[in-house]
Amino acid sequence: MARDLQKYLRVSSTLFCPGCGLRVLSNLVLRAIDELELNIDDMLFVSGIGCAAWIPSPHFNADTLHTLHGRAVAFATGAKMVNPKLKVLVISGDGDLGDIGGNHLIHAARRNIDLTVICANNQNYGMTGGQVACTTPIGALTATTTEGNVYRPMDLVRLVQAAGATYAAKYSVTQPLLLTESIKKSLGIQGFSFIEVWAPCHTQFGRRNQFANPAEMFKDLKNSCITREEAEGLSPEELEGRIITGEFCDVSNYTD
Ligand SMILES: Cc1ncc(C[n+]2csc(CCOP(=O)(O)OP(=O)(O)O)c2C)c(N)n1
Ligand SMILES: [Mg+2]
Repeated sequence: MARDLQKYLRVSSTLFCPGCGLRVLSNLVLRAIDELELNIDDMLFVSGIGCAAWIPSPHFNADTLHTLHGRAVAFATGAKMVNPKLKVLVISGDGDLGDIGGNHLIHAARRNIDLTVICANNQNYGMTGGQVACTTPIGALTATTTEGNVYRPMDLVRLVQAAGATYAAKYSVTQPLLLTESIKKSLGIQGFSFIEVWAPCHTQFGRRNQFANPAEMFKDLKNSCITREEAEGLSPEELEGRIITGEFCDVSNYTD
C-alpha cells in the first residue's frame, strides 16, 4: 500500500495471501477515493462474507458494515434508505454477490438503488477452500469440480444491466488506470452502479489450475484482458479465451 494511503487504514498489514489480487483492488479503491478528495467519513462501506468482504472491514479506517453472507446489498439498501446523504459502497466477492446474494443484486439493480457495488471476481469461493462459484469458467478445477466445471459462468455485468443498472463495467486488477477511473466515475453516479473486477486467487484457484505462482496468474490475466475497443473487429477465434473489459452500460446522463 502506497505511503499516502496509509491514513485510510486501521491495520498495518493485510490478511490476504501473498500475491492475492484483492491487495491491488484495496489499493485502487482507496486511490479513487483519495483522487476524488471524498471525505471518507461521509461514506459507508458494506461487505458480506468472504475474502473480498475483508477489503473494507477490518482494513478501512471508516464506517463499515460487515454483514451476513449474501446480504451486503440488502444492508446497504437499508442504510441508504435511512440516510440518503451517505455514499454507500459495497465491496464483496463473486460468491457473496452473485451466488448466495444474487437475488438481492438483481433487485437492487432493478430498483436502481443509489449504491456503488464492486464485485471482486476471483472465480471461486476463496475463503472457504476454493469451491465452484457462478463465475467459475467451464472446465476449471475447483474443490467441488475436481473433473472440471460443467456449467457456463454467469456474466454479472450483463445481468445487472438487464435488470436496470445505471452503470455496469468490467475490469481487472491488471488494468489499474482504467479500473481506478471506473471506480471514480461510479462513485459519482446517481443510481445503481456495478463494477466486476477480476482479481487472481492463486492460493485456491490458481494452484488447482496449473498456475505455478501468483505472478504467472497476473501475467495470464493481463494478457487475456482486452478492452471493448480492442475487441472490435477480432474474429471469434481471436476472441477465444479473452476477457472483454470496459463500460458495458452507462445511462447516467440519459434523459427521456
Ligand atoms: C449462510 C452462509 N452460507 C455459507 C457460508 C460459508 N461461506 C463463507 S464465505 C463463502 C463464499 C465466499 O465466496 P466469495 O464471495 O467469492 O468470496 P472470496 O472468498 O472468494 O473473496 C461461503 C460459502 C456462510 N458464511 N454463510
Ligand atoms: Mg470469490
